[in-house]
Amino acid sequence: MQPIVLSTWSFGPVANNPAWEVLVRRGDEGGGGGGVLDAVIAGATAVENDPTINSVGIGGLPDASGRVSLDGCVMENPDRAGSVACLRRFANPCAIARRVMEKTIHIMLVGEDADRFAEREGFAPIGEKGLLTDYARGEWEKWISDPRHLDRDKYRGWIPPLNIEEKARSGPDQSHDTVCVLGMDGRGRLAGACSTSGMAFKVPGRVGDSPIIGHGLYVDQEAGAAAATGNGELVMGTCGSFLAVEMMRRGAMPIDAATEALTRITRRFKLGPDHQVAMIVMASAKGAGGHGREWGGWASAAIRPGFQHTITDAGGTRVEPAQRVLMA
Ligand code: SD4
Repeated sequence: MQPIVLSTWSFGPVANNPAWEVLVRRGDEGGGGGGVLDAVIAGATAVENDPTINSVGIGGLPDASGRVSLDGCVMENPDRAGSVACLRRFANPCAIARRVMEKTIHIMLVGEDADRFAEREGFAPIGEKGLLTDYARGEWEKWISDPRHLDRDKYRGWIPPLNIEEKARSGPDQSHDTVCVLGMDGRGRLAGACSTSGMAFKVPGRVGDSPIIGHGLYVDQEAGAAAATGNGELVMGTCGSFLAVEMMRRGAMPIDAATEALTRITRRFKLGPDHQVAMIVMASAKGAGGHGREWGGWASAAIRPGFQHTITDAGGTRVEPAQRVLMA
């Protein structure tokens, strides 16, 4: 198999280059258990540590009370998954999620106890003030003082900082959201990582799809990997990533698996104009994403225009639009 890294949005080199370096370096060393997991976490961590990205890690936009909370998960297989939600003092949910997977008998830790776990595991706390950049605080101050958000306690008045049309117009450099990184190493081993600061100005305590196994991310070496970005509530109502992987288990090619999962959302929810979900999907080397065929490859699809993925393979790194858009 040829190594490959596929990530959501146009973080481009920020996510994919460090992931690729780890993947190829490990490949040169003859491969090694966990190399592809190291790679996808390296990609997610680089985005988490970039304060100019306001939807992941340091610099993420805060909740309605002005506090940042971070969610993330990692997965290699149904029996190899870890997750943390509502971290408030640490910048790297994916690396901490890996420790949950490796050091505990559990899959998911949340809230203050997840922060305490990270501390016990030796991660360096950045603190609440460290997570909230001046830019993010400024965006929250604008949001909180906007009379359109008077209904904010019920969350009905929530208006995203950038709507879909603005995103499409603003081009690749502005279109940053949850980072999901899927990777495959030279031996055909898959891994995934997903990291987010969640929906901007969310109700405090809200957790979306990103850290929930089967929703924001699902990986099964026998069937494939899938990850979602966009309005988490839509993904959570349909087990989006799990559904896409199950489609591949039954023989669907990645693009059809992604399309089915997104179509389920469009059929089962009354979508508003700002609703968007996009998915990246990778077939497993074993299941081939179409039984008995060549490796099924990978795909990206979105409900609405504006989504981009970043792909890195032996040919380099490319930022490209979704291969399929349901509501073009
Ligand atoms: C969430 N799915 O918390 C995340 C947000 C996201 O692109 O993906 N934005 O709902």
